[in-house]
Amino acid sequence: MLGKGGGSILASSHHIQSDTPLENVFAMYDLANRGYKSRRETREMSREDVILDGLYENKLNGIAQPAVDLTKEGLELGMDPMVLLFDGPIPALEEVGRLFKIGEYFGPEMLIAAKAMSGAMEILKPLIAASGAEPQGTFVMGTVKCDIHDIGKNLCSIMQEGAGFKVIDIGVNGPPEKFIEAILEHEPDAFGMSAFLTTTMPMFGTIIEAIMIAGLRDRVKILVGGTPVTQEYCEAVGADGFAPMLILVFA
Ligand code: B12
Repeated sequence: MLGKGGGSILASSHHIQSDTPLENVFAMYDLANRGYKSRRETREMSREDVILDGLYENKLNGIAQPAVDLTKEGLELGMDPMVLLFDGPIPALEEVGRLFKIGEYFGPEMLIAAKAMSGAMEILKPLIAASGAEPQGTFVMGTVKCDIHDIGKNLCSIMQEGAGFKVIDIGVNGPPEKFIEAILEHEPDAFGMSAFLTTTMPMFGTIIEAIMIAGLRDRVKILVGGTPVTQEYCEAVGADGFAPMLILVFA
């Protein structure tokens, strides 16, 4: 029971008021911890569940080293690298985005959360990319101008490698000229553009128009993707395909 002075921890753990008495803070932690433990007990979590929960929590709070340890442990237990990525850290990033949207997280917290996974990603990357798939062709990938988000783009690049493509990743903040240079230099079978902001999505149209003016439109299949992108938007800008996640395989 809380004493005089009150306080709330379950609603928002980092908003304990400056005048909340210390004993109440302890009581709140105890309460929160008991609820957490009983949830775990009733769900009878396997070690795999605990690992995924840990990956989620560490990512949400931007803590890097335990994520590396848990990823290694998960692999030792025989967990699928894609599960270790898509069932823990990636949902946590979505939650980070939601917290940012409602004003609970700010830019630095979003950045710390994004960076916290880099160690674990380094471990998972070669496992996801190494599939032994038949060679498929060449693929150019990049994030459009004024946009520096690259986690989703990098994942797409890794998965394309896994699907058997030679991937040329031109990085972030890519202006039309950079995409055109890459098409001329590498003659890819397809290329993908990522945009993660509603303000940078229109760059797809600008880049596709520049490719048309350069007379290269018939040479490549153009795919678009990223958090706010939809099939309708893909059609509106004249791209060939959209997907919420990229794994392209030619028949
Ligand atoms: C991490 C993050 C950041 C990090 C990025 C770090 C990095 N190295 O990437 C930092 C802190 C730098 C950042 C900055 C900003 N961010 Co930010 N960010 C995020 C966050 C939380 C996660 C993004 C992510 O990595 N997701 C995980 C990956 C795996 O998913 P994904 O990106 O969607 O990629 C998948 C698919 O989209 C698809 N895909 C991706 N590319 C392609 C390409 C093709 C061809 C295909 C087929 C598929 C495909 O496959 C991927 C794998 O499944 C999102 C929230 C969210 N819900 O996405 C906000 C979010 C994208 N950011 C947002 C904002 C507003 C910003 C800032 C403007 C904030 C600010 N005021 O400064 C800046 C802009 C900086 C800039 N100019 O680019 C908003 C965008 C809102 C909007 N509608 O425009 C979001 C949605 C947060 C929110 N809810 O408001 N951000």
